[in-house]
Amino acid sequence: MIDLQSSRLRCDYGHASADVSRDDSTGGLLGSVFFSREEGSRASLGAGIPVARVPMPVLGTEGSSIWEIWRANGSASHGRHGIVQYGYADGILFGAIQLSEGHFSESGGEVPGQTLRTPLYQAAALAYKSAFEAMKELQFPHALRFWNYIADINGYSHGIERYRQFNCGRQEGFLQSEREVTGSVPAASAVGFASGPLTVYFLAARDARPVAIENPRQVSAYLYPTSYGPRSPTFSRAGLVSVGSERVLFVSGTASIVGHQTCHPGDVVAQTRETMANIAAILSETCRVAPDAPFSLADLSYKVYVRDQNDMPQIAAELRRHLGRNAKLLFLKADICRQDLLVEIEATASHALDSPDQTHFPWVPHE
Ligand code: 3EB
Repeated sequence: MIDLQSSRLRCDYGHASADVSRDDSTGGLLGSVFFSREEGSRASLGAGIPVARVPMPVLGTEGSSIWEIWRANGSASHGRHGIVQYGYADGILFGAIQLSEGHFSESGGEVPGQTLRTPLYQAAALAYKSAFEAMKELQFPHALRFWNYIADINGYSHGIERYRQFNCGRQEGFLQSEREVTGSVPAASAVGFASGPLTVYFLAARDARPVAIENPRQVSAYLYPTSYGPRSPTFSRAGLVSVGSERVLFVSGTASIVGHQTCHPGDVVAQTRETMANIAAILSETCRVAPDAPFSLADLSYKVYVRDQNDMPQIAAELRRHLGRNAKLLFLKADICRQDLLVEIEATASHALDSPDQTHFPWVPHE
Protein backbone atom coordinates (compact mmCIF):
# COMPACT_ATOMS: atom_id res chain seq x y z
CA MET A 1 0.00 0.00 0.00
CA ILE A 2 1.18 3.47 -0.78
CA ASP A 3 1.66 5.76 2.19
CA LEU A 4 0.12 9.19 1.79
CA GLN A 5 0.51 11.19 4.97
CA SER A 6 -0.90 14.34 3.43
CA SER A 7 -4.13 12.74 2.31
CA ARG A 8 -6.99 13.37 4.70
CA LEU A 9 -9.56 10.99 3.24
CA ARG A 10 -8.33 7.81 1.60
CA CYS A 11 -9.70 4.69 0.02
CA ASP A 12 -7.50 1.62 -0.37
CA TYR A 13 -8.16 -1.81 -1.79
CA GLY A 14 -6.57 -5.04 -0.58
CA HIS A 15 -6.97 -8.73 -1.22
CA ALA A 16 -6.75 -10.14 2.28
CA SER A 17 -7.43 -8.78 5.74
CA ALA A 18 -3.73 -9.23 6.54
CA ASP A 19 -2.87 -6.75 3.78
CA VAL A 20 -5.18 -4.07 4.99
CA SER A 21 -5.29 -4.23 8.78
CA ARG A 22 -1.49 -4.36 9.06
CA ASP A 23 -0.84 -0.77 8.07
CA ASP A 24 -2.87 1.57 10.22
CA SER A 25 -0.03 4.01 10.73
CA THR A 26 -1.25 6.73 8.41
CA GLY A 27 -4.71 7.25 9.70
CA GLY A 28 -7.88 6.28 11.39
CA LEU A 29 -9.65 3.36 9.84
CA LEU A 30 -13.21 4.65 9.43
CA GLY A 31 -14.84 1.59 8.01
CA SER A 32 -14.65 -1.17 5.46
CA VAL A 33 -16.55 -2.93 2.73
CA PHE A 34 -15.96 -6.59 1.89
CA PHE A 35 -16.95 -7.66 -1.64
CA SER A 36 -17.05 -11.42 -2.09
CA ARG A 37 -18.94 -14.13 -3.88
CA GLU A 38 -20.25 -15.74 -0.67
CA GLU A 39 -23.39 -14.55 1.01
CA GLY A 40 -23.21 -14.57 4.82
CA SER A 41 -19.49 -13.93 5.09
CA ARG A 42 -18.29 -13.01 8.58
CA ALA A 43 -15.13 -11.24 7.42
CA SER A 44 -13.95 -8.54 9.78
CA LEU A 45 -10.96 -6.26 10.27
CA GLY A 46 -11.38 -6.16 14.03
CA ALA A 47 -13.90 -5.66 16.79
CA GLY A 48 -15.92 -2.51 16.38
CA ILE A 49 -14.69 -1.62 12.90
CA PRO A 50 -17.71 -1.14 10.62
CA VAL A 51 -17.98 -3.56 7.73
CA ALA A 52 -20.56 -3.74 4.97
CA ARG A 53 -20.40 -7.26 3.52
CA VAL A 54 -21.54 -7.18 -0.09
CA PRO A 55 -22.20 -10.58 -1.74
CA MET A 56 -20.86 -9.48 -5.10
CA PRO A 57 -17.91 -11.22 -6.79
CA VAL A 58 -14.83 -9.33 -7.88
CA LEU A 59 -13.90 -10.11 -11.49
CA GLY A 60 -10.49 -10.47 -13.11
CA THR A 61 -8.58 -11.18 -9.95
CA GLU A 62 -7.67 -14.19 -7.82
CA GLY A 63 -9.96 -15.17 -5.01
CA SER A 64 -12.92 -13.06 -6.15
CA SER A 65 -12.99 -11.01 -2.96
CA ILE A 66 -11.59 -7.65 -1.94
CA TRP A 67 -11.59 -5.19 0.95
CA GLU A 68 -12.39 -1.53 0.42
CA ILE A 69 -11.01 0.49 3.32
CA TRP A 70 -11.81 4.12 4.12
CA ARG A 71 -9.40 6.08 6.29
CA ALA A 72 -8.91 9.60 7.54
CA ASN A 73 -6.17 11.26 9.57
CA GLY A 74 -5.91 10.90 13.31
CA SER A 75 -7.38 8.16 15.39
CA ALA A 76 -10.86 6.90 14.64
CA SER A 77 -13.80 6.32 16.98
CA HIS A 78 -16.21 3.50 16.24
CA GLY A 79 -19.69 2.72 17.48
CA ARG A 80 -23.29 1.94 16.68
CA HIS A 81 -26.27 4.25 16.48
CA GLY A 82 -29.40 2.14 16.12
CA ILE A 83 -28.86 0.07 12.98
CA VAL A 84 -25.92 2.19 11.77
CA GLN A 85 -22.38 0.97 12.38
CA TYR A 86 -20.06 3.93 12.19
CA GLY A 87 -16.50 5.18 12.37
CA TYR A 88 -15.29 8.77 12.31
CA ALA A 89 -12.07 10.73 12.39
CA ASP A 90 -10.93 14.16 11.28
CA GLY A 91 -14.33 15.49 10.28
CA ILE A 92 -15.39 12.47 8.19
CA LEU A 93 -18.01 9.86 9.11
CA PHE A 94 -18.37 6.42 7.52
CA GLY A 95 -21.63 4.55 8.17
CA ALA A 96 -22.88 1.11 7.15
CA ILE A 97 -26.37 -0.41 7.35
CA GLN A 98 -27.45 -3.94 6.43
CA LEU A 99 -31.15 -4.72 6.70
CA SER A 100 -32.85 -7.99 5.92
CA GLU A 101 -36.17 -7.46 4.13
CA GLY A 102 -37.49 -10.37 6.18
CA HIS A 103 -37.86 -7.97 9.13
CA PHE A 104 -40.64 -6.10 7.35
CA SER A 105 -44.22 -7.18 6.81
CA GLU A 106 -45.78 -7.79 3.42
CA SER A 107 -48.30 -4.96 3.53
CA GLY A 108 -47.96 -3.94 -0.12
CA GLY A 109 -51.26 -3.26 -1.77
CA GLU A 110 -53.34 -3.63 1.39
CA VAL A 111 -53.39 -0.11 2.76
CA PRO A 112 -55.31 2.34 0.56
CA GLY A 113 -52.99 4.99 -0.84
CA GLN A 114 -49.93 3.13 0.47
CA THR A 115 -49.55 0.52 -2.20
CA LEU A 116 -45.76 0.85 -2.06
CA ARG A 117 -45.22 -0.27 1.50
CA THR A 118 -43.38 -3.38 0.36
CA PRO A 119 -40.59 -4.85 2.52
CA LEU A 120 -37.91 -3.32 0.28
CA TYR A 121 -39.65 0.07 0.38
CA GLN A 122 -39.76 -0.07 4.18
CA ALA A 123 -36.14 -1.23 4.43
CA ALA A 124 -34.93 1.59 2.17
CA ALA A 125 -36.94 4.24 4.04
CA LEU A 126 -35.63 2.98 7.40
CA ALA A 127 -32.04 2.75 6.13
CA TYR A 128 -32.09 6.39 4.98
CA LYS A 129 -33.92 7.70 8.05
CA SER A 130 -31.37 5.89 10.21
CA ALA A 131 -28.40 7.20 8.22
CA PHE A 132 -29.64 10.78 8.53
CA GLU A 133 -30.41 10.30 12.24
CA ALA A 134 -26.89 9.03 12.90
CA MET A 135 -25.44 11.96 10.94
CA LYS A 136 -27.48 14.37 13.06
CA GLU A 137 -26.64 12.72 16.36
CA LEU A 138 -22.91 12.51 15.60
CA GLN A 139 -22.87 16.01 14.05
CA PHE A 140 -21.87 15.16 10.49
CA PRO A 141 -24.71 16.95 8.67
CA HIS A 142 -23.26 16.91 5.14
CA ALA A 143 -23.97 13.71 3.21
CA LEU A 144 -21.16 13.19 0.67
CA ARG A 145 -21.84 9.85 -0.97
CA PHE A 146 -24.17 6.83 -0.67
CA TRP A 147 -23.61 3.33 -2.02
CA ASN A 148 -26.69 1.08 -2.32
CA TYR A 149 -26.58 -2.68 -2.92
CA ILE A 150 -29.96 -4.31 -3.49
CA ALA A 151 -30.99 -7.95 -3.88
CA ASP A 152 -32.71 -8.91 -7.16
CA ILE A 153 -32.79 -5.26 -8.28
CA ASN A 154 -34.48 -6.09 -11.61
CA GLY A 155 -37.03 -8.40 -9.95
CA TYR A 156 -40.72 -7.63 -9.77
CA SER A 157 -43.12 -7.90 -6.83
CA HIS A 158 -46.33 -6.22 -5.60
CA GLY A 159 -46.85 -5.02 -9.17
CA ILE A 160 -43.71 -2.88 -9.30
CA GLU A 161 -40.04 -3.38 -10.11
CA ARG A 162 -37.84 -3.72 -7.04
CA TYR A 163 -35.48 -0.87 -8.03
CA ARG A 164 -38.55 1.38 -8.21
CA GLN A 165 -39.67 0.18 -4.77
CA PHE A 166 -36.22 1.10 -3.51
CA ASN A 167 -36.44 4.57 -5.10
CA CYS A 168 -39.79 5.21 -3.40
CA GLY A 169 -38.43 4.14 0.00
CA ARG A 170 -35.19 6.09 -0.40
CA GLN A 171 -37.05 9.29 -1.30
CA GLU A 172 -39.39 8.73 1.67
CA GLY A 173 -36.31 8.47 3.94
CA PHE A 174 -35.01 11.80 2.60
CA LEU A 175 -38.40 13.51 3.01
CA GLN A 176 -38.99 12.22 6.54
CA SER A 177 -35.53 13.50 7.46
CA GLU A 178 -36.39 16.92 6.01
CA ARG A 179 -33.73 16.59 3.34
CA GLU A 180 -34.00 18.05 -0.14
CA VAL A 181 -34.89 15.52 -2.87
CA THR A 182 -33.82 17.66 -5.84
CA GLY A 183 -30.88 19.95 -6.44
CA SER A 184 -28.43 19.56 -3.60
CA VAL A 185 -28.60 15.79 -3.14
CA PRO A 186 -25.67 13.42 -2.57
CA ALA A 187 -23.86 11.35 -5.19
CA ALA A 188 -24.79 7.67 -5.18
CA SER A 189 -24.66 4.27 -6.82
CA ALA A 190 -27.40 1.65 -6.75
CA VAL A 191 -26.70 -1.80 -8.14
CA GLY A 192 -27.80 -5.36 -7.48
CA PHE A 193 -26.63 -8.73 -6.25
CA ALA A 194 -28.47 -12.05 -6.32
CA SER A 195 -29.64 -12.19 -2.71
CA GLY A 196 -28.76 -10.74 0.67
CA PRO A 197 -29.72 -7.84 2.92
CA LEU A 198 -30.27 -4.31 1.65
CA THR A 199 -26.82 -2.77 2.12
CA VAL A 200 -26.26 0.97 2.31
CA TYR A 201 -23.01 2.65 3.23
CA PHE A 202 -22.14 6.33 3.21
CA LEU A 203 -19.67 9.09 3.92
CA ALA A 204 -20.60 12.39 5.57
CA ALA A 205 -18.68 15.47 6.63
CA ARG A 206 -18.80 17.63 9.75
CA ASP A 207 -18.20 21.03 8.16
CA ALA A 208 -17.61 20.58 4.44
CA ARG A 209 -20.70 21.07 2.31
CA PRO A 210 -20.44 19.23 -1.03
CA VAL A 211 -21.35 20.87 -4.33
CA ALA A 212 -23.75 18.71 -6.34
CA ILE A 213 -22.81 18.41 -10.01
CA GLU A 214 -25.13 17.41 -12.86
CA ASN A 215 -24.35 16.10 -16.34
CA PRO A 216 -25.47 18.41 -19.18
CA ARG A 217 -25.90 15.32 -21.42
CA GLN A 218 -28.41 13.76 -19.03
CA VAL A 219 -31.68 14.72 -17.39
CA SER A 220 -31.02 14.93 -13.65
CA ALA A 221 -32.07 11.60 -12.14
CA TYR A 222 -34.21 13.41 -9.55
CA LEU A 223 -36.19 14.85 -12.49
CA TYR A 224 -36.66 11.60 -14.42
CA PRO A 225 -40.22 11.26 -15.77
CA THR A 226 -42.58 8.97 -13.88
CA SER A 227 -42.27 6.38 -16.67
CA TYR A 228 -39.16 5.29 -14.70
CA GLY A 229 -41.12 4.91 -11.47
CA PRO A 230 -43.54 6.83 -9.26
CA ARG A 231 -40.73 8.53 -7.34
CA SER A 232 -37.47 9.64 -8.90
CA PRO A 233 -34.08 8.36 -7.83
CA THR A 234 -32.58 10.78 -5.27
CA PHE A 235 -28.97 11.34 -6.33
CA SER A 236 -26.78 13.85 -8.12
CA ARG A 237 -24.35 12.92 -10.91
CA ALA A 238 -21.34 13.86 -8.77
CA GLY A 239 -20.37 15.60 -5.55
CA LEU A 240 -17.31 17.78 -5.06
CA VAL A 241 -16.13 18.56 -1.57
CA SER A 242 -13.16 20.27 0.04
CA VAL A 243 -11.78 18.30 2.94
CA GLY A 244 -8.94 20.16 4.59
CA SER A 245 -6.34 20.83 1.90
CA GLU A 246 -7.96 18.37 -0.51
CA ARG A 247 -10.68 18.37 -3.10
CA VAL A 248 -12.51 15.07 -3.32
CA LEU A 249 -14.76 14.21 -6.25
CA PHE A 250 -17.33 11.42 -6.04
CA VAL A 251 -18.75 10.51 -9.45
CA SER A 252 -22.02 8.60 -9.07
CA GLY A 253 -22.77 5.38 -10.86
CA THR A 254 -22.89 6.34 -14.53
CA ALA A 255 -24.36 4.39 -17.41
CA SER A 256 -25.18 4.55 -21.11
CA ILE A 257 -28.03 7.01 -20.68
CA VAL A 258 -28.45 10.20 -22.73
CA GLY A 259 -31.31 12.48 -21.77
CA HIS A 260 -33.21 9.92 -19.75
CA GLN A 261 -33.06 7.09 -22.27
CA THR A 262 -30.84 4.03 -22.45
CA CYS A 263 -28.52 4.07 -25.48
CA HIS A 264 -27.03 1.07 -27.31
CA PRO A 265 -29.06 -1.78 -25.80
CA GLY A 266 -27.27 -5.07 -26.41
CA ASP A 267 -23.94 -3.44 -27.34
CA VAL A 268 -21.63 -3.52 -24.33
CA VAL A 269 -18.70 -1.76 -26.04
CA ALA A 270 -20.88 1.13 -27.21
CA GLN A 271 -22.43 1.34 -23.73
CA THR A 272 -18.95 1.55 -22.20
CA ARG A 273 -17.99 4.31 -24.64
CA GLU A 274 -21.20 6.26 -23.91
CA THR A 275 -20.64 5.86 -20.18
CA MET A 276 -17.11 7.29 -20.52
CA ALA A 277 -18.52 10.20 -22.54
CA ASN A 278 -20.89 10.84 -19.63
CA ILE A 279 -18.08 10.71 -17.07
CA ALA A 280 -16.01 13.07 -19.26
CA ALA A 281 -18.99 15.45 -19.39
CA ILE A 282 -19.31 15.29 -15.59
CA LEU A 283 -15.59 16.18 -15.32
CA SER A 284 -15.99 19.16 -17.68
CA GLU A 285 -18.92 20.33 -15.64
CA THR A 286 -16.83 19.91 -12.46
CA CYS A 287 -14.08 22.06 -13.99
CA ARG A 288 -16.64 24.71 -14.90
CA VAL A 289 -17.98 24.75 -11.33
CA ALA A 290 -14.52 24.58 -9.69
CA PRO A 291 -11.86 25.78 -12.16
CA ASP A 292 -9.19 25.71 -9.45
CA ALA A 293 -9.39 21.93 -9.04
CA PRO A 294 -9.28 20.35 -12.48
CA PHE A 295 -9.80 16.60 -12.50
CA SER A 296 -8.95 14.48 -15.53
CA LEU A 297 -10.12 10.97 -16.46
CA ALA A 298 -6.67 9.67 -15.46
CA ASP A 299 -7.06 11.03 -11.91
CA LEU A 300 -10.04 8.83 -11.21
CA SER A 301 -10.24 5.37 -9.68
CA TYR A 302 -13.06 3.40 -11.20
CA LYS A 303 -15.44 0.76 -9.89
CA VAL A 304 -16.96 -1.00 -12.88
CA TYR A 305 -20.19 -2.98 -12.42
CA VAL A 306 -20.55 -5.65 -15.09
CA ARG A 307 -23.85 -7.48 -15.62
CA ASP A 308 -22.44 -10.48 -17.56
CA GLN A 309 -18.94 -11.46 -16.57
CA ASN A 310 -18.22 -12.66 -20.12
CA ASP A 311 -18.36 -8.98 -21.16
CA MET A 312 -15.56 -7.98 -18.83
CA PRO A 313 -12.61 -8.38 -21.26
CA GLN A 314 -14.34 -6.17 -23.85
CA ILE A 315 -15.25 -3.56 -21.26
CA ALA A 316 -11.70 -3.58 -19.86
CA ALA A 317 -10.20 -3.21 -23.34
CA GLU A 318 -12.48 -0.30 -24.15
CA LEU A 319 -11.67 1.41 -20.84
CA ARG A 320 -7.92 0.96 -21.38
CA ARG A 321 -8.33 2.61 -24.78
CA HIS A 322 -9.68 5.69 -22.99
CA LEU A 323 -7.61 5.59 -19.84
CA GLY A 324 -4.32 3.87 -20.68
CA ARG A 325 -2.79 0.75 -19.25
CA ASN A 326 -2.34 2.12 -15.74
CA ALA A 327 -6.01 2.86 -15.25
CA LYS A 328 -7.21 2.09 -11.73
CA LEU A 329 -10.10 -0.29 -12.34
CA LEU A 330 -11.98 -2.59 -10.02
CA PHE A 331 -14.52 -4.90 -11.69
CA LEU A 332 -17.53 -6.29 -9.83
CA LYS A 333 -20.24 -8.55 -11.17
CA ALA A 334 -23.52 -6.75 -10.55
CA ASP A 335 -27.02 -6.28 -11.87
CA ILE A 336 -27.64 -2.78 -13.20
CA CYS A 337 -30.87 -0.98 -12.33
CA ARG A 338 -32.31 -1.07 -15.87
CA GLN A 339 -32.61 -4.43 -17.58
CA ASP A 340 -31.10 -3.03 -20.81
CA LEU A 341 -27.95 -1.64 -19.14
CA LEU A 342 -24.94 -3.96 -19.27
CA VAL A 343 -22.38 -1.81 -17.45
CA GLU A 344 -22.29 1.00 -14.89
CA ILE A 345 -19.18 2.87 -13.77
CA GLU A 346 -18.54 4.99 -10.69
CA ALA A 347 -15.37 6.89 -9.88
CA THR A 348 -13.62 8.78 -7.13
CA ALA A 349 -10.62 11.09 -7.07
CA SER A 350 -8.90 13.36 -4.65
CA HIS A 351 -6.40 16.11 -5.26
CA ALA A 352 -4.23 17.56 -2.60
CA LEU A 353 -4.66 21.18 -3.67
CA ASP A 354 -0.88 21.70 -3.51
CA SER A 355 0.20 18.51 -5.33
CA PRO A 356 -2.28 17.59 -8.00
CA ASP A 357 -0.81 14.34 -9.28
CA GLN A 358 -0.88 12.04 -6.28
CA THR A 359 -2.45 8.64 -6.60
CA HIS A 360 -4.80 7.67 -3.83
CA PHE A 361 -6.01 4.36 -5.16
CA PRO A 362 -2.98 2.13 -5.59
CA TRP A 363 -4.81 -1.05 -6.39
CA VAL A 364 -4.65 -2.26 -10.00
CA PRO A 365 -6.25 -5.56 -11.02
CA HIS A 366 -4.49 -8.44 -12.74
CA GLU A 367 -5.15 -8.68 -16.45
C1 3EB B 1 -28.96 6.20 -14.04
O1 3EB B 1 -28.19 7.08 -14.42
C2 3EB B 1 -28.33 4.83 -13.90
O2 3EB B 1 -30.44 4.99 -8.04
O3 3EB B 1 -28.80 5.74 -6.82
C3 3EB B 1 -26.73 5.35 -11.31
C4 3EB B 1 -26.29 5.88 -10.09
C5 3EB B 1 -28.00 4.82 -11.41
C6 3EB B 1 -27.12 5.88 -8.98
C7 3EB B 1 -29.27 5.35 -7.89
C8 3EB B 1 -28.83 4.81 -10.27
C9 3EB B 1 -28.39 5.33 -9.08
O4 3EB B 1 -30.14 6.37 -13.78
C10 3EB B 1 -28.52 4.19 -12.64
